[in-house]
This record gives sequence, C-alpha cells and structure tokens, in this order.
Amino acid sequence: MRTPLIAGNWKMNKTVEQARALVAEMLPGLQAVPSVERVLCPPFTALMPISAMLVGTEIGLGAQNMHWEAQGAFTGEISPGMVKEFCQYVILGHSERRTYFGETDQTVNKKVHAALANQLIPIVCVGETLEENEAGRTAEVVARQVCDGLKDVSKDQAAKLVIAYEPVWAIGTGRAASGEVANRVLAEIIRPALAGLFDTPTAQKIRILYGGSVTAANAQEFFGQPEIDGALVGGASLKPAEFVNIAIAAA
Ligand code: G2H
Repeated sequence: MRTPLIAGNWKMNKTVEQARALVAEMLPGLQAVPSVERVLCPPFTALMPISAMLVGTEIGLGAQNMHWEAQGAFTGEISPGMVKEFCQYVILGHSERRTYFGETDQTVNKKVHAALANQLIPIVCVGETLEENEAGRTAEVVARQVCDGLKDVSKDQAAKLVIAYEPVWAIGTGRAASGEVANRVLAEIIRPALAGLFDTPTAQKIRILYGGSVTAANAQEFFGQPEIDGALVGGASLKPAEFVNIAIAAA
C-alpha cells in the first residue's frame, strides 16, 4: 500500500558538469522503473540544471538541507522558497548535519514545519550513533528524534512525510545494518512512535526508508522486509548502474 521510494543523497559531490553527466547516464534506467518513487538529491548548485533535465520525467528532485526562515540576513543559507523553485523533496536532519553543523531535534522540527508549509516533502533522518547503540539506547534516541522532530505536525501533514532510519554507525562505513535489525527498529520503535504522535492509520501511511551503506548487492535484504519502504542511498547513488539496480530491487 505504501509506494516504495528511493532517494539518492549525493552529499557534497559533483560539479554541475559532473552532475549532468551522472543524470544523463542513469536517467533511462531510472525511468524504466515507474512503480518506484525515484528522487535525486544533488548539491544546491546542481539543482537548477538537474531540474531542467528532469522536466517531463517522473523523477523527483530534492535538496539535502535548507533553513526554516523565509528570507533575510542568514548568510550562506537557502530558504524553503528557494528550494521550492526546483524541488519537491528536502532531506532534513541528516546525521552529518547533526554531527558537523549542530542540528538538533528542535532545528529539525522548525525545518519540517517550514518544508510542509511550502509543500515540500521532508525526508526526516533519524538514527543512533555507535556509542548509543552499544549502550542499549537505540529506542530512547530514535523515539526522541521522531517525537521532537515531528512535534506539532498535523495528521494530514504527517501522512506525506518520509522518515529515513539511518543508524550512524552504518553510514558510509560499508557496515550496513542487517535487514532484520533495521526492520525491528522500524516495527518496534519508529512506527509505534508515529502512531503515538498521530494515530495508527496515519503511522501506516508514512513511508520509512533505511539508509546506511545500501548497495545493489544488499538492497534486496532491506526491501524484502515488511516495514522498509525504500532507501536513502549515499555512495551507491553516485554510480549510475548501481543506483538503477537499487531502484529495480525496490520495485
Ligand atoms: C547515509 C547514506 C545516505 P551511504 O548517509 O544518506 O549514505 O549510503 O553512503 O552510507
């Protein structure tokens, strides 16, 4: 009932010329998988040229971050309205933003509200660090990130949201969580937290992705799990054939 979604998080990679070449290579393969919602999230500088390449396709475009303020003296920031000019999605609260740029559940919450007010679909990232995982704090940390990050969101708005569970110890390390372990976090922590915040029918509508070292080789292990509705893919989204194969695995 939930449409599978795969999103490529390019992170801080690709000039405009490189981005165009990458999209040109993967576009035919991605277009051949219409049953999967497919989203590309290049860096800000590539959003305008890539949006032009995606006109007439069903491939969505997302930013990797944004500020919550509409405009003003915020040097170096990008507003929701600026993202909205080119994108339908925005990744919020990625662990790299939390770790290196001081993002908190409170700033993520402001961004979630700003995204929803601008008709952008937020892909809200949650996940515990290795230290928290080893201390047995996964449930507490992930539930807090979900509840505080989505505070005061309405049921109607919530149904459009996407959550990405990305255990920090699995990101870019080549050490993915097992499908079963990830599925358990979704089933026992994230979806119940969503049901508590909203209600069970709304929680059932919200797509929850897995992220962290997803590859074409391990994608099926995740997509075969009942709670996992797709993936937020980092490194492997920069390899055209591999990203297409991940989309195929999600179909
Ligand atoms: C997690 C993921 C994409 P990677 O950050 O958000 O990256 O697939 O490289 O672990």
